Amino acid sequence: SPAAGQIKFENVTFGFPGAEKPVIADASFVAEPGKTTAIIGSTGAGKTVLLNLMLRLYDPQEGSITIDGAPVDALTRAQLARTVSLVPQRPYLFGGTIASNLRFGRTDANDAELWEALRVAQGEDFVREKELGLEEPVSQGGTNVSGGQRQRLSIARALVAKPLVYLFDDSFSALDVATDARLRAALPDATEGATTIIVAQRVSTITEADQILVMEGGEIVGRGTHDELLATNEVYQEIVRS
Ligand code: DCP
Ligand code: MG
Repeated sequence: SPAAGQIKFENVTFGFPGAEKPVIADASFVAEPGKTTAIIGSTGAGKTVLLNLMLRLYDPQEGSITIDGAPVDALTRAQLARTVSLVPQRPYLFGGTIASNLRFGRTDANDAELWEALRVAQGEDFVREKELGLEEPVSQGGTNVSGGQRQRLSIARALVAKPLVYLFDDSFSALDVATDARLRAALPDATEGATTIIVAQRVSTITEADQILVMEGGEIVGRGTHDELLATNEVYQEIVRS
């Protein structure tokens, strides 16, 4: 069957070397192509580590992680990078230009594709305001770009890459509510057919998700839609109230 981007965790346990408690404990879930899976939970719950496990930044001590049935540890990191795009919690820009940063995941993207990704990522206006537009220089680490702009460029970079799987690690909580809403309204078309996993802080970011995983202390303590969790899950109810 053609590659589709289904992600499957089965009983995944991971702890950092020397730590007594695992950071991810017995996590199982499936993220389906064409669907949005959201992950929510308090700071330190293990959300970032869970995403990083999919990219093999670490490998679990127990359990398995597969993409379309193939164990991720059978893929090279280059194959993984072509399949999965991560927008990290602290996005990083490389020394170069806005264009070279956006083409990081797919060097043959043309300018029209870069502008389209910027439009979706709500970064079009600020790039248009730059004297050199797409060719505006960016310093190593992106120190001449604001934090919010860095976030939007990082989202646009993932969109340019057109992967099978998108991982957004807390990519929307730094945006104001209106920008967050515009971005999420534009995202489904731009990521159509892909597997989308969104780590979020704001419940409003994920109410439409097909599936929400609630994490606490390294465990998945709830799963369902917003309405299902609101009716049944105490941890989720607490997050909604806070
Ligand atoms: N941890 C660690 N060493 C690392 C990274 C994380 O010991 N290099 C620990 C810190 C936390 C746990 O792992 O106890 C989970 O960390 P995460 O970064 O996955 O936590 P979250 O992403 O859920 O938190 P936040 O919402 O603050 O981003
Ligand atoms: Mg995190």
